[in-house]
Amino acid sequence: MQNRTYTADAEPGDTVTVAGWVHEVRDLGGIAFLILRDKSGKIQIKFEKDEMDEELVETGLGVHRESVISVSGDVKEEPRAPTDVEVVPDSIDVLAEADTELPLDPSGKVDAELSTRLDNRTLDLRKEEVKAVFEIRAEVLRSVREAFRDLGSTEINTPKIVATGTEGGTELFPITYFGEEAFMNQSPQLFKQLMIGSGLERVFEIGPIFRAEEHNTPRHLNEATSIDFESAFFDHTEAMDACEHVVKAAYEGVAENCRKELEALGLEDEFEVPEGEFPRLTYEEAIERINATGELDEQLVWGDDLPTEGERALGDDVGEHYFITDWPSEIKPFYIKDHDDDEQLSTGFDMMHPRMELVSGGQREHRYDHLVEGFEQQGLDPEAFDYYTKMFRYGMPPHAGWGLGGERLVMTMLGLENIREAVLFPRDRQRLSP
Ligand code: ATP
Ligand code: AMO
Repeated sequence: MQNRTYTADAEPGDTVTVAGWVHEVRDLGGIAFLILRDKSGKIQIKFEKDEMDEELVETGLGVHRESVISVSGDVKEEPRAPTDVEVVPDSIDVLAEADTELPLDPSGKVDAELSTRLDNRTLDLRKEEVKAVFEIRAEVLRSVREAFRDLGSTEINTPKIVATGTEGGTELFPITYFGEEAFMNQSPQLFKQLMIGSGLERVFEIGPIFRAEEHNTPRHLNEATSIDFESAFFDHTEAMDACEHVVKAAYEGVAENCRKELEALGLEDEFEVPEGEFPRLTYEEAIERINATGELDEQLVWGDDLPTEGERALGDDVGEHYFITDWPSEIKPFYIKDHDDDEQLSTGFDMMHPRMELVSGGQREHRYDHLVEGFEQQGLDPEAFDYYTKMFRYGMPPHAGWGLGGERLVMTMLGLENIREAVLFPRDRQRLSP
């Protein structure tokens, strides 16, 4: 639409055409107001019935809520108007009339269940606080990309249809690929590692991962956005430094560029960029601290995975982002390298928000013989991974990296109750469309 002005840019003295949704019509008798909403905000359109063309008044006041209109007219200063300006219309075009019955009330006066909201995302995002989540999500991805660029890494895109899984065989979605069995990729793990031996050396990818998680929880999706990093000549501690840099950059970007969105979410006072180094606890310290909280019925012992209640108890205890390092080798995947002086101890790490795990990573096993042995120990057929392992015979540098769950980052940053609130069209056990 030529010459369209955003409502937020309409200044007294201007003659403008504004366009957007009919937020509200208030008819007070001789005077009536229509509130027009667009991406930038809202503006009042004033109708003085006795002084205006009858047809213009009828069009303006007869249009249903949430219809799309454009209005041309003069902008006037008006202290009683919600934004201190109003438009006195010369003409109104109804571009798309909305039904009178809406499945969801975009003014938010009537609460809707999450499932109704997800079924009607278009209307749901007309609410300022919902739109704000996705503006912030976009800012997080923008800041993260910039942070990766600071780190000198190159963005890559790897296939999502693959021949093998990497993160444990049970969580794969099988598909048929021209008559052959294939899978939706669970992680770009092997592909990002393959790029370590290439001339790119340091890479990142932001893309979907697919996991056939059977359970329905507030923090699992069947399609999630993974923010992956991998660097040649990094050990696990350098990978943790990079992780901290990227996560802080996401918070900084939001603090700097999303004031309005944080206000819409009521977070303008609460929102804090994490400061200082994230504490690094060993797995052994972590289980001791969890046991000391007394929150678990059974004490954890070396080799146990951390149960959700354990993670939460530790999160409450630590009270900020933190790393758990030096996990038992037996509970970390085959591609994670063990410490040189202790085979039972891996270089794997997790980065935690007090509410949940955000990141897994580690230094990788880059020695061909050890890697193939690891496959066998995990009951995987090294032959099936030949496309991956063979590159470790042609000059694969030591390397380390990690994967960060994009939705979990946004969810924990904004204190969202359910991970689905951080995804436009979530995929879960019940939801395949829209
Ligand atoms: P008229 O203005 O044609 O005499 P009226 O008696 O219905 O018709 P007012 O008494 O001027 O209108 O106003 C009705 C209400 O609307 C009052 O509460 C007034 O403060 C408010 N109001 C009037 N003009 C504006 C405006 N431009 N923006 C916001 N509120 C306004
Ligand atoms: P992991 O399996 O721990 O590690 O995944 C990394 C991070 O991705 C997020 N995540 C999920 N988010 C929502 N729903 C899910 N179903 C889901 N699964 C994972 C989490 C998690 O911490 N290849 C390794 C990473 C690496 O070592 O580089 C991996 O995939 O935030």
